[in-house]
Formats: sequence, C-alpha cells, structure tokens
Amino acid sequence: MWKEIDAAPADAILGLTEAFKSDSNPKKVNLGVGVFKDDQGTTPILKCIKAAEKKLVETESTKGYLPISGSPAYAANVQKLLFGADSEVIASGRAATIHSPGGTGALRVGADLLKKFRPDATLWVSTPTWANHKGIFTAAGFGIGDYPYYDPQTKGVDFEGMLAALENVPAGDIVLMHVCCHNPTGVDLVGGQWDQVVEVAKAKGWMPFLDFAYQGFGDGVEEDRAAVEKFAAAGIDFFVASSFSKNLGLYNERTGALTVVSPTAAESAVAMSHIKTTIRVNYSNPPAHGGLAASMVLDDSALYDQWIGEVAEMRDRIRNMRALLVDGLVARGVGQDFSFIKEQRGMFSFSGLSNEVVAWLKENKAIYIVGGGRINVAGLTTANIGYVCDAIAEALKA
Ligand code: PLP
Ligand code: TYF
Repeated sequence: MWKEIDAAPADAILGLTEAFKSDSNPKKVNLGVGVFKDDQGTTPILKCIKAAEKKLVETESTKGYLPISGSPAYAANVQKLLFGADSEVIASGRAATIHSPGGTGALRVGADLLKKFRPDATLWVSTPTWANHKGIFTAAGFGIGDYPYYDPQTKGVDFEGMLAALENVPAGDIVLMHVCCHNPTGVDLVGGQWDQVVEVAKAKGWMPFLDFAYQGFGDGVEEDRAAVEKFAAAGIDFFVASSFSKNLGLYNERTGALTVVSPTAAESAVAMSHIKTTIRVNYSNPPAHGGLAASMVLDDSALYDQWIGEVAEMRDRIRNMRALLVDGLVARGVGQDFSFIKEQRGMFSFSGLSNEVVAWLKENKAIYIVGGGRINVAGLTTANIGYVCDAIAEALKA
C-alpha cells in the first residue's frame, strides 16, 4: 500500500539525534534532544531509582494489569508532588490523576478528553513552544492559535503581549502553558505574573492546560510548583500534564500523569469516569514499572531525600555549564552579549544563534543544535565546553 505514498519527514529534534549518531567526527557534540547528561556525557539512572528498583525486584509478585488509571498510590504521590501534601485540592478530593505513558501521553489523553466535550475549542500555545504540542493537539482534531511569549529583543517574556492575547481568548478555549523551564526558550513567568494569568483565566472562562515536564529543574521541586498552587487556589477547572522523564530520569519507562482539577469532588468523579473511557480505547492501562519505582521513591523518606539531592545536582550542573559557556565566549573575545544564557532556567537555552550559524556548526564542527538556536545545556561537559566555545567564536567571526 505504500508505493504511492511519500515518506513522512523525520521529527526535527529526534531526526537530529539520528544524524548525530551516524556522524563519524570524533569531536561531535549533541546539543539537540532534551535529555539530561552528566559530566561524562551519559544519561544516568538516578541512584534513588536504582535502589527502588532493587526493592521492586525483590517484592514485586505479579505482572498483572494495573487499573486503567494506574496505581492509586502513584496517583496520590503525584498529587502530593504537584500541590503539596497539605493542599486543599487533595483534602477535598477535587483532583483526578491517572498514570499516563509519559508527559506526552498525558497531553494526548487530555487532548482526546477535551475534544469530546469541547469539540469546537481552539488550543492556544505560546510563541514559540515545544513542537510536539501542536502535533499532539492537531492529531486530536484541534485548531491551533498562538499567543505572544518570547521577546527576542529583551530575551525575556513579552508579558504584556501575552496577557493582552489571553484577555481575548474565548470562553471554552484551551490555553497551554509551561509551568517552569519553558521549552525551548528557558524563560518563565514570575510569581505576580502568574497571579494575573490566573485572574484572566477565571474572568474569561478559558481552560488552562499546564505542561509540567521539568519540576525541580528551575529552583527546586517545591518552588517550581508555585504556579500550579495558584491555579489550584482559584477553584477553577484546569488540567496538568506532568512527567518523571527528566526529574526522575525515567525517560524510557514512560512515567507521567494527567491530573484534571475541578471545582468540586462530585465533578472530579465525573471527570475521572471520562478519563478512563478515553484511555480504555487508546492503550487500555499504563506500563507498571516506572510508576512503581517513582512511587517507591516518593513514599520512602530516605529515598525522597536522596532524590531531592540528585535533582539539585542535575540543576546545579546545568547552571554551572551555562556560566562556563557564557564566560568561555567572553574569554574568546566574542563581542555579542550572551550573558542572558546565565539567567535562563531549565535544560534549554534559546541561544540567539541564527539558523546559518546552527547549520555551520553542524557542517564544520559536528555540533548539533536544533533549528531556531535551542541548545540543550546539559549536553555541555567540562570535556567539550572548550571545543564548543571555540567553534561558536569561530562561527560568529566567519
Ligand atoms: N512537555 C515538554 C515541554 C517537554 O519538553 C517534554 C519532553 O521533552 C514533554 C512534555 C514530555 O516528555 P515525556 O513524554 O518524555 O514525559
Ligand atoms: O528535546 C525535546 O524537546 C524533546 C525530547 O519521546 C523528547 O522532543 C524526545 C522524545 C520523546 C519526548 C521528548
């Protein structure tokens, strides 16, 4: 059946990894795909996860199916992490959480669910956003709109433009927002700005859909959830897609969650019933291993403390590489100001490097950067930082 059909284009980010793998240059550096790497350039299994997995092997007694929504203990742990253990949302039972296959799965289940009850809604995304956001919601049948977000002039958030656009989003539409460590720009809203966004959501009646893929990579696991707590306190409907891919390093275990918050527990029960029917006709029930391991870490105070330390280590390493990159460029006499890279948060830096420079670095130096100039800062190591700084300095002079 495929004779007459053109091949689909490779994913812009994952395709870059394929090209990187087949590059024979021994100096090659992958600053493309957003996975954490340690200073040895490997994506490690966290020590807390290794310990949990050891226990799991000893205690696990079945590979029988999980419920459609995943393990209830996992859902309870996710809620504690999202809202804080003492949250009113948890006490009043107005959040419904399911274990999804990664944050991507959470976004897709949420999108399919919304399509049933808001079939004519538009999905609004930031300019720019993670490319897969548009793909996921388009696949679910939504039209896409965009709101201003990144201002290349200030290298910060165009908050005025964003707020003005959100004021005009019709009631019933859906607005996707990154809770922290915005992908690809690395710039986030600050506390008071979130208060204003919450007020607009409440007044205008659109549905906030929060993407929370990097909890702990900004300022800390608890600090990073401040925006989620603000939406929770507003008593409105909203969705959260969260993920343990990055902060627990569980990338290939597909460990995420969709949480649907409603004004009342009764509504929440109705929401859960429809989430389950949405999942049943998709993947039926989630894989177990990642959720069990995550839950074990979150339930055990020693493992939890170890995890908090490991997240801090990842966060600090990325910050350190930001500083080495900026200082390395200054030391090589690069006139362009890159100091903003130190202020950006999370794994990514919107570097301001042009597509020409990005192409030159790939062609001539085997340094792989996503089009648009997004750098995965975690791809930098003390071993390759000198090479990368030399190359960027040369590219900017070329
Ligand atoms: N959302 C954003 C903004 C991301 O950057 C990612 C991963 O890179 C995800 C969601 C989902 O990741 P996963 O499906 O691996 O949990
Ligand atoms: O680098 C990024 O922005 C992501 C990373 O299944 C990613 O695209 C890769 C694979 C995947 C989900 C996210």
